[in-house]
Amino acid sequence: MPPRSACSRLGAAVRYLSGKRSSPTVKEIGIYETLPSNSRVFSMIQPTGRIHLGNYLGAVKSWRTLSSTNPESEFIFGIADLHALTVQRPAQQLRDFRYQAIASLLSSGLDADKCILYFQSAVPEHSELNWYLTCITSMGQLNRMAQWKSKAQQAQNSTILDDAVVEATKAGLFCYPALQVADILIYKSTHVPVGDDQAQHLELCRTIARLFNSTYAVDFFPIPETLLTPAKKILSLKNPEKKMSKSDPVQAGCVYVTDTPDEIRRKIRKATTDSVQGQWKFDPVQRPGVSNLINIISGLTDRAIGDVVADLDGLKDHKALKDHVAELIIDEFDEKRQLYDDLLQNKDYLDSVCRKGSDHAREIASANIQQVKHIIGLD
Ligand code: AQP
Repeated sequence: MPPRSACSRLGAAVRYLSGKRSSPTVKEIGIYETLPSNSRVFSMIQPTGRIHLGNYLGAVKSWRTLSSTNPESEFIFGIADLHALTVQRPAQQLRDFRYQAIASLLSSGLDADKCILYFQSAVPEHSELNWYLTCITSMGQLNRMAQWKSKAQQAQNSTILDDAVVEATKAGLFCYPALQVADILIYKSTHVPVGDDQAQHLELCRTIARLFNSTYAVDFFPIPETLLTPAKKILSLKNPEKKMSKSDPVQAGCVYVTDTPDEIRRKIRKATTDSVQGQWKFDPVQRPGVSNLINIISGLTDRAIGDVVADLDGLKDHKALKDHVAELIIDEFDEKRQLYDDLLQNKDYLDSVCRKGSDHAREIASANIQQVKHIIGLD
């Protein structure tokens, strides 16, 4: 039976809160307004473990909202298994992670009838376009990206030209933003919903799309807009200076969609806060731990930060705040966890969803790559 999930619980529509940022191509996803009709929305998630609260609030929840409220647009959501190869792991673990990723997406409420769900590696046109675009991308552009430095555990002011850095960095990790550009452009996507951490890669994507169009004097690739969710960045519960991340060695900082109520309560109870009791203020610089919890409430309840802070007035101390946050998360994830367990028992169903998605994705990608080959003279 195709599991239809808690999708209906979030009936909110989508609105752009424009004018908050200087770039007209970066917008925040809110509620109530709709995407322009015939938009093509694309995003991906890596199969590097179960989905956590940051992935959920920063990406997957908005994918679900967007795809359930914009029937005139097309939605393509992929499992980025080629990107997952930038960190080596046993083959069986990757197989398991791929299943866990697709089960997480479906249990988080994505409806396979309303969007294309597929594995990136099943559509080889991603890699083909990646090469064409890598050839017009400079090393300087890649060098300026922040993410490879964090992932290769290098300082943010480091450079690939440094002997020690170049030795310590795999070429795939350095070049993966170019593959990400190809992922987006192979479908001629118009909108890309992501968390704040990916905003810089989306800027690169627009630069490369423009560069390709101007190099070949065509108007082929649309310039995709970044859709930033209101809960742009969820931080580690243990170290609110860092984002919540699957690969964080301090796993107590990370709440997973599949955590049991007891695990959620334990992790939230131990979240780092501060010594100021009962005076609630959203101040990410002075009070990062408390602000992170406020941001989580805002993301879960679809309420503005100011309204959330006003509602906290009755809570007397951090324990009361943490209990409140834990119960909200448990309520949001309870059904999803059960559905996730059921889905993982039904791999045939998961295979059939991905097969259908890959066929559809490939149809679009292969038509576009033929046109790219014609534009660059490879036909
Ligand atoms: N902490 C976060 N807050 C808000 N959004 C987040 N995203 C990730 N972490 C947060 C968003 O989730 C989407 C998918 O991310 P990904 O799994 O493809 O890669 P990632 O950003 O590298 O996530 P992780 O958890 O940090 O994975 P690992 O540890 O494997 O590298 C993206 O849209 C991202 O913005």
